[in-house]
Amino acid sequence: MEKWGSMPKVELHAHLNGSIRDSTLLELARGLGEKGVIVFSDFEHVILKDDRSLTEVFRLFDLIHIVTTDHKIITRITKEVIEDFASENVVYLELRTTPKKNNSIGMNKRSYLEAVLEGIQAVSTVDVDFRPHNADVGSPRNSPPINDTCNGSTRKKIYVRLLLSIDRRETTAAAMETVNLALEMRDFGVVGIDLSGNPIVGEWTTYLPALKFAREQGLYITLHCGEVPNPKEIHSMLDFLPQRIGHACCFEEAEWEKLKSSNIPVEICLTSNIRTNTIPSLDVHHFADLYNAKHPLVLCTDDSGVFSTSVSNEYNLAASAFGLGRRQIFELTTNAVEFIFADDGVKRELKEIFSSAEQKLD
Ligand code: 6MZ
Repeated sequence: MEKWGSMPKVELHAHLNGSIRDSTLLELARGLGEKGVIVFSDFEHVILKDDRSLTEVFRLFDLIHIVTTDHKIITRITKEVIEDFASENVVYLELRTTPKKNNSIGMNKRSYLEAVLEGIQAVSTVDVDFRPHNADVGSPRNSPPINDTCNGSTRKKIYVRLLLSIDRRETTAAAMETVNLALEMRDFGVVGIDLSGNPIVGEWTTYLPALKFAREQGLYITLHCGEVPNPKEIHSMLDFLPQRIGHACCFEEAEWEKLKSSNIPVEICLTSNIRTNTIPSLDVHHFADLYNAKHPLVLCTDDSGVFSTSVSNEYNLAASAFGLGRRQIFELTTNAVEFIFADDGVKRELKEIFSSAEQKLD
């Protein structure tokens, strides 16, 4: 993946707990096994399995959630995930996560999010800019520009913004609680709301009041849309006009037309779609059609831990499957800066980074 290493990248569709390092997941599962909380051998098999159906993936998420229900662990995973993305030169990361409640260990949605914020601040390999520029005036965390030279050494910087996910298993009230938390935590880098979770569970209209409220309050919205065939839901989601959608796998002609005329950017997760069998193979992946139609797209990992992938790997797959050169992948990424959920100041800085990288491209 050397080829993509030096290229700056953006990652806009990454689920925090799905991006957990394999080694961390195994270590945590082994620890819980020793304490008798789980039977480790049941976990080991699932963790090490390579290709999983969508149903098995959601079974794995249930397992991941058992090992990650602890504030300290959430902090650790957040730190590691950001450091991993930064190490492959992701310069702008939108990380999404579902705030969780677990009364037995004193966790509520707010304390969960605080543990995530602690993880962001614990990142040590790179400077992190996570607070919106209008919120961090005078803040000690106001970090220098990317590749700023300090005492002769160059420090890398990554922008991190958070999206709070509503899980499709939740109630309208729980979704509203997540939106209110997002609003409270805007000064700490929460910029939007995602709707995710098992696509065969729940009715999307359950979350509509919370999503409408979020939008009225100026939060950005991205929806997992069309992971399974459900034309009625897909049409209704597109009519809502979210700022972005994820996946768009099981669309029919009428849905493609509506999507293309709406110009809603699509977060494409190649490995995830193939591994979960949502799309049978890359030759028939909708990336090609949308790319040729010049529809706004961004390549993302979805769950880099669960699917053993990285942004570089996704770029590599797109390059080889769709015959794209380095410059075309670079343009795809640069164009994605237009639809990130950050303010114009961040967009300007990212454009400068991409423009200086462009000179070194060939
Ligand atoms: C839908 C997904 C997903 O929130 O605990 N999630 N939802 N489709 C997908 N494609 C395969 N991948 C991940 O991260 C894990 C959670 O993200 C959602 C699921 O709700 C999963 O439990 P957090 O950090």
